[in-house]
Amino acid sequence: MAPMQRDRRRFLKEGASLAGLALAAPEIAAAAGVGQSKSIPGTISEFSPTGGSVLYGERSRFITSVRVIDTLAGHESHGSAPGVKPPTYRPDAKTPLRDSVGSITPSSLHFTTAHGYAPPDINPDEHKLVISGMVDRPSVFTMRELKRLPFVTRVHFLECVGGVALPFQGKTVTDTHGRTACSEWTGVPLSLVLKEVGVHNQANWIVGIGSEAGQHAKSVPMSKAMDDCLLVYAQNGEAVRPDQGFPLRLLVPGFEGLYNVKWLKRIQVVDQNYSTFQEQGRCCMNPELKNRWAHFDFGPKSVITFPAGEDEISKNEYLTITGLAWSGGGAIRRVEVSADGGRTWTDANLQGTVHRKAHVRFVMGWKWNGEETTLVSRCTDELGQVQPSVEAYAKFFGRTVEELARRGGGAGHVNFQMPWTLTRDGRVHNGLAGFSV
Ligand SMILES: Nc1nc2c(c(=O)[nH]1)N[C@H]1C(S)=C(S)[C@@H](COP(=O)(O)O)O[C@H]1N2
Ligand SMILES: [Mo]
Repeated sequence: MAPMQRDRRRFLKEGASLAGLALAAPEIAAAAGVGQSKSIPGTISEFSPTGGSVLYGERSRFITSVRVIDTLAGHESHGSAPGVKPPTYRPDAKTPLRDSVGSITPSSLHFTTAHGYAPPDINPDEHKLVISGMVDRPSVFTMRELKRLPFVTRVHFLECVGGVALPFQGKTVTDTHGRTACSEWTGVPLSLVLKEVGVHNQANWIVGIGSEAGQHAKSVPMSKAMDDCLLVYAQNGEAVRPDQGFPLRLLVPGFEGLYNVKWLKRIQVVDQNYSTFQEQGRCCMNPELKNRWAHFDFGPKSVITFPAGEDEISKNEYLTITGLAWSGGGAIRRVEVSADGGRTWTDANLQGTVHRKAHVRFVMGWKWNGEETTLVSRCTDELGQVQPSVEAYAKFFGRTVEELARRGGGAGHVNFQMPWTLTRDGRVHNGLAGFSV
């Protein structure tokens, strides 16, 4: 037997006896239902012990993780123009990061933000993308036409920029960091379509416009549009879901969520930033932030998702510290974890393929000695940018940490390190909560 195999055997054996689970072979067979005769069911629904159809999969009834309503969001956040209210209000919701595994977010749990508007009910056979403005050949594309163009499949995160207050006020990692998600997206490179219609030399920006009643619109610099933007129609191996922009969405990898226009119906090629009402609302209502309308990609960010706020752990229990790291600047190169409040750091392992501008899961084995301590992670991206501490972040914006905690939104990308404090009773708490009192 090869050494690895032997180790594995020993691990399985010890693991089983530790947990008191050693079963004799016949019991295993019985537990697995082997040898029991089953009649072949006559209808499709009989295949499912939960009553669901075999034609479209559903999860176990024991798995109950759901999105969490975003109480700070809705049409008041993200700066919708005053007075513009959605016809039918639909709340925004966060990704339940607390339950996250791996680095892809299930589409059904991907956070959703639409400033209070419900997803429009769009028939893809009737949907069209209009490209006009400063182009040689203004054009209309049907979904069928778009899908026949060369496409790419890429993994990218999305994150809403809103909410510097969240990391201070939230209890769980879902509360503090749930406005982000990561998917595998498929679509046509925007550059291909723009070259096809022929953009004018003076065309420096595009404006993407959505189909919902609020007509979300966002200006994107031409250099970015020609770089890695995508017109996506698929997410995680199926059509983009209505909450994420069915049937077509603009994906602007690494930039703030706001840029990624859902239910995309029009691209206007223009000469300057149009400062659409979403852009103005978000930045210019606050005079202090007037010059901040065009911050683009997210800096490096990471967070421990376990053990994190409201988890409980036991002394001397082996566990795996895990979390997510991502950066708008490219690929994550390194994640370090500290189990002593930032005094010493250890490199965590990155799981699977590390994609550019995408979540990557990190893991690190650990045993808690029962003393009060603080867990925190920090990451470094391919540009060498290091995730800042909250103190360094506050200093950059010319504020104290207490001011940040009190003031709420409006201080750029919220990408500072997130400390989780572990008290002697084994409970994990928000390590920034002290700043907001
Ligand atoms: N058409 C449209 N696109 C939109 C929005 C919107 O309200 N309408 N919200 C934007 C914002 S603020 C964010 S953070 C992301 C959220 O994407 P998601 O809902 O797929 O998570 O979509 C962006 N695209
Ligand atoms: Mo957002």
